[in-house]
Order: sequence, then C-alpha cells, then structure tokens
Amino acid sequence: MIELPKLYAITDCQLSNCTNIEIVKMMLDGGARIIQLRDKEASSRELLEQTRDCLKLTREAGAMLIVNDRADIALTAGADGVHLGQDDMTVADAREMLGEDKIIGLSTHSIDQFRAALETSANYITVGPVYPTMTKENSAPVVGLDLVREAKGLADRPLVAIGGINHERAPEVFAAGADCVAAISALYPWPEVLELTSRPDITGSVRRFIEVI
Ligand code: TZP
Ligand code: MG
Repeated sequence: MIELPKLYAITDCQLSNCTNIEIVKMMLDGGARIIQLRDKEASSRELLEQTRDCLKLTREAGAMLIVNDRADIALTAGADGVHLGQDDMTVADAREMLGEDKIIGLSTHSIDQFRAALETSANYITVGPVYPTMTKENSAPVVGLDLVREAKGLADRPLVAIGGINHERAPEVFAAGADCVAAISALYPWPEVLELTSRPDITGSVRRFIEVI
C-alpha cells in the first residue's frame, strides 16, 4: 500500500500566470512531496515535454509526480503515475499500460463510485468535491464531509479528499477520515493579488498549508 504525504498539491497555470515547471519548482520548495500535473489546455506534445522537465525536479527532490488524465503521457515520460477521472481510461486499462509499480489514482463523487473504485487496483481514491469549488468546470455536486466519513468506513487504501479545501478547512477534513487533502486554488494567490505580483508566492502558500496540517 502506498503512503501519501498529507498534502497533495495540484498545478494550475490559469490560476498563477506561471508555467507548470515554475509551479512545480515552487511547490517543491514549499515542501510538497506529491504533485499532480494538471493542465487541460496544453497539447499532448507540450504536456509530455513539461512532464519530462518537471520529473527532473521532482526526482531531485525525492517527490512523486502524477499526470492528470493521461496514462499515455505518464508512461512515455516515466512519471510516477496517473490520476484518472470517471470519464478517463479505466484503472484496469491504465494498469495494463503502466504496470504494477506505478501509482494510479481515481476520482469518485458518490459512495457508489467509491465502492466501485475499491474493486479496482487504484492505489488511492479521491472523494469530492467536499466543498464548493470554482476550479473545476462542471464539477459534480458537493459531497460534503459525510461522504468522506462514509468512504473512510469502507476504505482499504489511502483516501484523498478534494474540492474547496484550504488550510482552515483541512483539520475537519482529516477529522472526517481523509488521509490526505488535495488542493488547487488554496495554493495560489487570489486573482486580485495575482494582478499585483509578477511572481506569486506559491512556495509560501504550500509551506503554510503544510505547517497547519
Ligand atoms: N476534482 C474534484 S474538485 C476539483 C477536482 C479536480 C477541483 C479542486 O480544486 P480546488 O481549487 O482545491 O477546489
Ligand atoms: Mg480527469
């Protein structure tokens, strides 16, 4: 069974005006030890190149790099794993492609999806959105802490909570049973702050988040 750090940091170029490489570097400097490369805009070629570049940084830091959605990119770049949504390639197909040693994460948005995820070889399972989120377009309805509690009761592998989690909410999410919290917007400055700064302090937000949790 894999062990996850308490914070699962996710990149978002749109929220930061920075490249994925810059974001990953700042997240590592802030102490993140599992990072998901999430970029819905990049072409396949760009994403592959960026994954390779980010991997140099994460390997040096002893951190894990997970590619969102794309098992093919994870395989070609030699990333540590892939994170799959309900509409992506199945865990079984991704496992066949990546082999036993790679990490596969799976998103779930209901207890039925969570039960089904337990039947797969996913190494960790996320539940969410726990709170309202502006980050994911067309996100599933808010599941609240109740789903975290219910999922914890069934879980036989790391449970990751996602969606609207910041350092203030994280304690109650852990109390509900999450082993790890995944965050996007809480790690980036607010848009009005971003307008005033050329270099957002992602290192600082990641560090503060980790200190609190
Ligand atoms: N999956 C469920 S909610 C979400 C994803 C990718 C977005 C989480 O972003 P934030 O900014 O931490 O709410
Ligand atoms: Mg996805």
